[in-house]
Amino acid sequence: MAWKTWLSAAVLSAALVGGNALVATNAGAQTKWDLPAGYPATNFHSKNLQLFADDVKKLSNGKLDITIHPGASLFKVPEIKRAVQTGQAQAGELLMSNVENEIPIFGIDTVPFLATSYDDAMKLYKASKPIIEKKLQAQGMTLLYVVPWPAQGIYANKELKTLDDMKGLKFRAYNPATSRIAELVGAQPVTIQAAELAQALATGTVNSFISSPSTGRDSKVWESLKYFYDAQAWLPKDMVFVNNEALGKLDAASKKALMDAAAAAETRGWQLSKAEADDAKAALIKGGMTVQPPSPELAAGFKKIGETLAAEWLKKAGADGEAAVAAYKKM
Ligand code: PCA
Repeated sequence: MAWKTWLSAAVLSAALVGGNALVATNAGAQTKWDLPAGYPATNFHSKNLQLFADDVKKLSNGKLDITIHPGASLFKVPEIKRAVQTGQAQAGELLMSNVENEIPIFGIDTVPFLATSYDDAMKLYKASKPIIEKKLQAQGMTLLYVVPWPAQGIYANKELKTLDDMKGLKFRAYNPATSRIAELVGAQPVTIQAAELAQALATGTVNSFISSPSTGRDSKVWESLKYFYDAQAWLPKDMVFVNNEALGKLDAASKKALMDAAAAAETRGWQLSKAEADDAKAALIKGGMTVQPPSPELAAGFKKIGETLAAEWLKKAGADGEAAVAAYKKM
């Protein structure tokens, strides 16, 4: 056999025998990632994630292919961080304040009335981003992008004139701060993730909650509840993040594609969120709900609760929290 023919035959058989290993190290090969996410496919966060994945694929010339798993279909929301940290999934999307008990600085965006507009939410994000990135890095993960939910308001099955009217309500919580609010107003906290909210409302497991108009629309809340009080209390954020080992395996071009697509997704996500705030409120009204600002009495009661929560959070978050809040206030 001429040496050239021998060589190509040897390469070919190595390719056949070594199948997977060769594919994994070949620069032309495709890398496939899973990205678990918590909210329905129709939600703006999920749509933005799909556009992000499409961009990554296009910018990497098909080399990095990310499958988005919306609706908590691959992992439940409270499991997503661990799944990414342990490499069960390469990347994920998570409500930052979901991990507030473990890392208090992640709850900075659910301190009531600290940042209630998109401009302030952006400032708070910039002020807290360095420490949040550092905390993720310490656990072997990299932040890709962050997008806020519209401002949070109160849903209830009855008219709320004062905070006292919330006593005894069965109140759905989505993170530690919302559980604490339920306790402080004398309601019964029940932690339920967004994917199960519609059912919990339909079965009467809960009859009130705090969230965005978006999640109300996603859950067709008007089928169970009639009132939405637009308290504009805070804008919680979702983060999209990646496992560093998976990131380290990418070639430079794919990594650049990922980071460029993430930057675009962040800009687009903030715009989508702003548009969503009004759209979703209109959908609540169309569904037959009363959408209104809280009465001055209800707002004042809620402000008080907010102060308690802010003090409790600052104590938990310590020097990191203080530094981030001080940086925010200077902006
Ligand atoms: N929707 C999510 C988190 C914040 C929001 O607006 C939820 O209710 O679970």
